[in-house]
Amino acid sequence: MTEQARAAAPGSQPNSHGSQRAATAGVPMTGAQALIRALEESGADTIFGYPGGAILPAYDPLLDSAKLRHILVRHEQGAGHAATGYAQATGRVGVCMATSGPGATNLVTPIADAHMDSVPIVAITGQVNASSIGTDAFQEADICGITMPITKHNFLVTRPEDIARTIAEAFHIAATGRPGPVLVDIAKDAMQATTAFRWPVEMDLPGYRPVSKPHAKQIREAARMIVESRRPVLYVGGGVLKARATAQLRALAELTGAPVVTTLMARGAFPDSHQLHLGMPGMHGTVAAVTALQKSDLIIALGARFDDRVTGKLSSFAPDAKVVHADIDPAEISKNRVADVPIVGDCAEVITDLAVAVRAEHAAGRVGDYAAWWSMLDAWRTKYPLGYETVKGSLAPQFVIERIGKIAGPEAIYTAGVGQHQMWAAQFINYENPGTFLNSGGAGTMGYALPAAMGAKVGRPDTTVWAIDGDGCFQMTNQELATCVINDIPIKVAVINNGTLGMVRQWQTLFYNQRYSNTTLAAGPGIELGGGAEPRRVPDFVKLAEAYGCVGLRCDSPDQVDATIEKAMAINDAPVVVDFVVHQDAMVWPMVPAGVSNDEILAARGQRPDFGDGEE
Ligand SMILES: Cc1ncc(C[n+]2csc(CCOP(=O)(O)OP(=O)(O)O)c2C)c(N)n1
Repeated sequence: MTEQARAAAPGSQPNSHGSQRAATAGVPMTGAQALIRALEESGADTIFGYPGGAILPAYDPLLDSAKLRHILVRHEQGAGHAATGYAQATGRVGVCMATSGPGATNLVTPIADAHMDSVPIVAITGQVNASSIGTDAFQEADICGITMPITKHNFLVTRPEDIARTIAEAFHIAATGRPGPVLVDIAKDAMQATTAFRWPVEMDLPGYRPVSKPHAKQIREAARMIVESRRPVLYVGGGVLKARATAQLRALAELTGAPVVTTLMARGAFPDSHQLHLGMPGMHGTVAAVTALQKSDLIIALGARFDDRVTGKLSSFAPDAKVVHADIDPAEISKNRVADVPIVGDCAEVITDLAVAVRAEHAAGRVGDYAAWWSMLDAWRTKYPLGYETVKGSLAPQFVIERIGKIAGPEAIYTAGVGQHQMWAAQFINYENPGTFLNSGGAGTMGYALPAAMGAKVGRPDTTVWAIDGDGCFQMTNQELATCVINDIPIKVAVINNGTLGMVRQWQTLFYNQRYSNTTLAAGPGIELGGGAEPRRVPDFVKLAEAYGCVGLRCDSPDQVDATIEKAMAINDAPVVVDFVVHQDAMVWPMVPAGVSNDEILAARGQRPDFGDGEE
């Protein structure tokens, strides 16, 4: 890869591999010092981490670094998600660090999470001394073995002279091709020994050559199919955001006039306000987006992976559609759905080339005619817009989220936990800009929202960052409020507090005969929910916020929602937690039940849309 190409690669760091600096040749230092220098040279500016015995050598030179800010989290899971949020908000590589054994295993969840969502992070872990590896030494865990299936790549480093090169390789692998997490596990004695630091380094990555330039013949074939199709859909996934190809996408969509759907991982890749946008497909997608894919004759998948939450029952997904599938990772193509035209390449290049090829078709007089298709699509979206019911005397969670989106606006960054509130955050906030909706799509990791918001705010300090969290999710990682307070990271957290594990409760309502086994958070043996005059608050989120040094607010009535959000918006010198006490029986609609054909989509409870096929 050339320096220019590297600089243009997604997630490239400034000064990557020392290209703009004078070379450093053979300066003696410890392995730990070399690690810190290599991180600086790789362009890192922030490390989210937590110390311990095996990583301790690295913490000492960190004190002397003028370029690296270390943020001491309260749990390593927080460090991992913060690195992920930082990376998703900035497009750069996020860095987290932990000690061996339990420190490293606490990173497993966020590493798996970053892997599922293709987020470039570098996780550095201390390991026991090289000679002790394999002896069940104190705090030894085979973290390379453990994370083998959930990292893009991992390294065990036992020699001080390998540290700098490995860090350069880790950044390069994390950020190029299909991005992903890379773990570097470094033996303590390698950090303590002396080495000669050199930079830039010669990378040694035989066989690692991600293809970014698509094949011209495939592009021409795809363009021909686009103009010949009658019911095309641009199925846009997170890869378009990773490739920073949103401007190119807009140009292609407007050139072809084809409808666009954006997956949960691609919200913000195409403006929600755009006429060609049908919204999100999938289990809780819009009727128009789900049905457009289902009845399409040509799906143009761009950086998307035909996830089961999008396809529903795979064998009945989009039965009449031909598929053009563009992805930088060849392993994705034809993995779930056979592609008629496979295109391996970076989405920015693929979409640019596709637009050129479509223009050539147009110039030759071949233009797609989608008028009949659009009249169907328009009918579906007019008849089945997203909506929700309000129950008199209680607060609708969707309303809260909608108002946060309206008041904070499309320039803000929103993170979400996992559950109903996540789906409502995807549905009821209008995303106009890339990198403004961060969530755990592939893994569905409860606890993601707050630390990810923290990382996003560190990476984009001038941007308002709202974590939209569930009361269940919030209780998994809220200890990072302490990190936010101490490090001046003024995020805003909206706890959508329905007193239950709402999404699981929704499934119990629909599929388990309303038998609510272990999903009510605020109740328990001898404690009835809502039994007394004052609701039982365990914990009281306002007091919890205040105990951490945050501002705590509560809102339980619709007419106070705007004023409460505005109050939170006006506080910029401390994190704010708002306890929105909402109705507990609200449900996420539309819904395609798991494992069922997308033809069975329900617009609302018991309401099957009328597609004019007599199956209402
Ligand atoms: C770590 C983890 N454990 C369990 C689950 C399963 N799960 C998915 S959604 C959900 C409920 C989330 O509840 P809450 O945070 O209150 O959000 P709500 O659905 O009520 O909006 C659970 C338990 C998960 N996704 N992640």
